[in-house]
Amino acid sequence: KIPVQSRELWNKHKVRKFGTAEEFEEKFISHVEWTLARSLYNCDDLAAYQATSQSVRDNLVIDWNKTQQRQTARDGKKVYYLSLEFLMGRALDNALINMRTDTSSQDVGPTDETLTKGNTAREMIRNAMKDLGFKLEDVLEQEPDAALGNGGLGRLAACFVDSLATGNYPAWGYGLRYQYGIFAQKIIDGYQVETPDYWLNFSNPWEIERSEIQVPINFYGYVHRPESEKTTTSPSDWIGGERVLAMAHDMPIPGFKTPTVNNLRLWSAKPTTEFDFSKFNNGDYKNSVEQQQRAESITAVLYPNDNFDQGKELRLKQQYFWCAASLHDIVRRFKKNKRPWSEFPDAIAIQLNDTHPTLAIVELQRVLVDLEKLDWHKAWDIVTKTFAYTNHTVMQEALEKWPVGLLGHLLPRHLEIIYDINWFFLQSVEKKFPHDMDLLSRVSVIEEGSQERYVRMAFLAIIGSHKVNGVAELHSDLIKSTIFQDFVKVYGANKFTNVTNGITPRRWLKQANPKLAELISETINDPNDDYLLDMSKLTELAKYAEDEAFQKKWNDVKQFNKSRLADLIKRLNNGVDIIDRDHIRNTLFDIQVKRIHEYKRQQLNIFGVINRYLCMKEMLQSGSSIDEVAERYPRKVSIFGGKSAPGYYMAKLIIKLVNSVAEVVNNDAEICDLLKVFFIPDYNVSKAEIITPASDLSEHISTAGTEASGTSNMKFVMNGGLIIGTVDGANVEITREIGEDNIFLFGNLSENVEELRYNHQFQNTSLPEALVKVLNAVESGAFSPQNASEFRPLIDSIKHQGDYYLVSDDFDSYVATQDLVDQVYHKDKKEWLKKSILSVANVGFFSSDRCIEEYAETIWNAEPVKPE
Ligand code: 8GP
Repeated sequence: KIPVQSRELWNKHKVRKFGTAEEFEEKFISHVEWTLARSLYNCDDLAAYQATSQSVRDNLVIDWNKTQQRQTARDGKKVYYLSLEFLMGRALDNALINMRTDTSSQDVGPTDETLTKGNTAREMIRNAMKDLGFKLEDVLEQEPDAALGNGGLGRLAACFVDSLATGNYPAWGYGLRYQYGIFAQKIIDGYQVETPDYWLNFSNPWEIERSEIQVPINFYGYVHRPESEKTTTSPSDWIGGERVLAMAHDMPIPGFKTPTVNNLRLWSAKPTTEFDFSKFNNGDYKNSVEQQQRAESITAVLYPNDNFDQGKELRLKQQYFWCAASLHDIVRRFKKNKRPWSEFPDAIAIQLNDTHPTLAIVELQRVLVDLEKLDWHKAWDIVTKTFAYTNHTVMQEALEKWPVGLLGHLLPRHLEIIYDINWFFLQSVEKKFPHDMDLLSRVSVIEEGSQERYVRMAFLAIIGSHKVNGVAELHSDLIKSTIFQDFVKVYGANKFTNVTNGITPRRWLKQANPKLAELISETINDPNDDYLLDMSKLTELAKYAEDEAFQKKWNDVKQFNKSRLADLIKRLNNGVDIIDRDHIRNTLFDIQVKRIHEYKRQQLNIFGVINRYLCMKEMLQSGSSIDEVAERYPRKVSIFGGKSAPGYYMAKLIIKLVNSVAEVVNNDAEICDLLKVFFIPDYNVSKAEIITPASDLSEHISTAGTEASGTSNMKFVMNGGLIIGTVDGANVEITREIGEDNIFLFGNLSENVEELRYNHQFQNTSLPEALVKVLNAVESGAFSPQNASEFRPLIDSIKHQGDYYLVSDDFDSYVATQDLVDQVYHKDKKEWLKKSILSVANVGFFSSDRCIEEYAETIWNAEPVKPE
């Protein structure tokens, strides 16, 4: 504590944010000299990126400190968002956009007052950078993506922390600081090759290392119960076998137009300083050191599976390491206030992003019973009032289960607690539904298999939470009627709720699509971009949906963005331009970018492309002119992108097929560039920022009932792209919001999926004619002349293995709908632009700000802490 008489001195030398270009320049140069130990003579773009980031970070840290003080002083309910993945992407541009504040009382930093009208903080920095000899765009390009996630779930967490800060919620994210994020994807000879993503190579200016915050975490060992304590529900000692330290790294998360800067705390594993002296004395120095080094492997790498559970011991270790460290931190902060334990759930809400953090439930119970000596039932009451769980998938292969043996070996005390939680739960079920043994075994946390028993993490998460939510209406209904049906019976339907996903318009509109953002703010007369906080303002745009002059401006923005993407594709294609720039306005950009997964059906898309190509060739062979072909199959570029899990054979084969088709189609002079195919390697957040604004059409074509929500569908709509999609996930609500005239829906409905699958298995179903032709072409080696059977497994899965994802059932309606797309795009541009404008006008619902408000109101019972 600083003595009172010293405080005046502290205040006199109070640090200040930069507010003007000149102040920024001064900061920048001092960081070049002092932080980087460089100078005017050796400051390259990378150094400029680092010095800029450090300068911006200085501003953020001042607000970060004030925010934390404010939130502590007001002592409102705190929200903790536990997610194993935060797919943040780049931080600098986002910080520049979020930097401007409205309140002049903040006295420092760029504000509406210090910046001239319409001149954003980003513009100010751009100009300052120019004066310093740099181009902002080039400097921004230096930043590696923080790619600490696989796909939707991780990106959702990133959008959520942005909205939490923007909404002034006292909220922290907790995750892991992987040394290697999701692998970088290279395409070599058409195949995916994984290379490590060492994103921390040049040090990370966005993290604050908290070397003073180190939490010891134990694994293995055994449980010791004092003689007096007879049962497993009474306080027990866990004598840990292996110990590692969790060290905190903080990332400031700035809100938009608010001085609130929240915290994302990521843990990294470090060896303890406790040394194994017995080994050391035995002369086994090397082994002793090696064992310590192994600690670091816990946070070395992100598991690269999306919607798939691999069940590896190291993954379980990651999960416990992270849950234990985060809970320790949360409990420590709570204890400072000396409030009674019973008030814990009034002070704290913890959201579990999927089942990955389910051990936090068990850990809190352990802390309360074993360490704080609370009665079991009192403790359990606190636990269940604190946690809530979000489910992101209904797919069996993604639902986490841990072998009892493995879990008990790694965490012996936790396994006891899990058994007790289950025992009390089953007792309550038995009371409600006497003698229903089937029900008991169906809802038990322990799955009794013939060989191994497993802990079902989703069930544990439900039992330990007061609310369970799905991520789109259809999905939330589905979990109630399928995987969690029995729990609805046990708890009633009220425990289950829906919060439809959202995305942050700051990154996905303002940052990714500056031209569109500018056109919008100019059109709806909102020079300060308030619509980014209140997306209902976008409905103003509807007035102009058929206004020809406005449509032209709208279209110009799209063409600009398409050129930007064409440039990127050219660069990724070794400088070879496959897109005819003279015709770019009449070329439909058809995009599907997301993780490669059979349920997402990139195979349906590429089969559609092959069908189109075969039809074009057929027309030419039967004597049609190229103009006639162009009339029927107008210009189109089919763009794919996405990573496959390294061990997912079918997904990798789909990538190879796309590249093989591209090879043939792009080099077929006969079709005169009417059709092009490109696979964008290494799809990530920063590429998505270029790709998303450029789509005319994007594909969200999962088998009905398989995609929980999808969030890229929202991003594309927010950028004026139209959707071709199935009646699945959030597509349903997108249709409701933007109107069914403005979306191209096709395919079977989720209620028919079961029957269709049954038919494939037990009836002789025939394949549609067009699909047969496609499969025959693939089988003949038309796209793999060296190895005709290369794509056999893909074909077999449809022809002979029950077509689980119903590609054949949806093929004809997919192709017909694509024809309709061509019709509107090429024959009725005005209609197309109208649809595009109306989509953006009505996309407001999908802001993650709305989503966070719903969580706060219906699940967390948390209020914003507004800055004065
Ligand atoms: C995804 C869902 O597949 C997607 O529909 C949804 O929009 C998104 O979560 C956010 O709710 N699920 C995952 O990304 C996922 O299961 N990831 C695995 C790595 C855990």
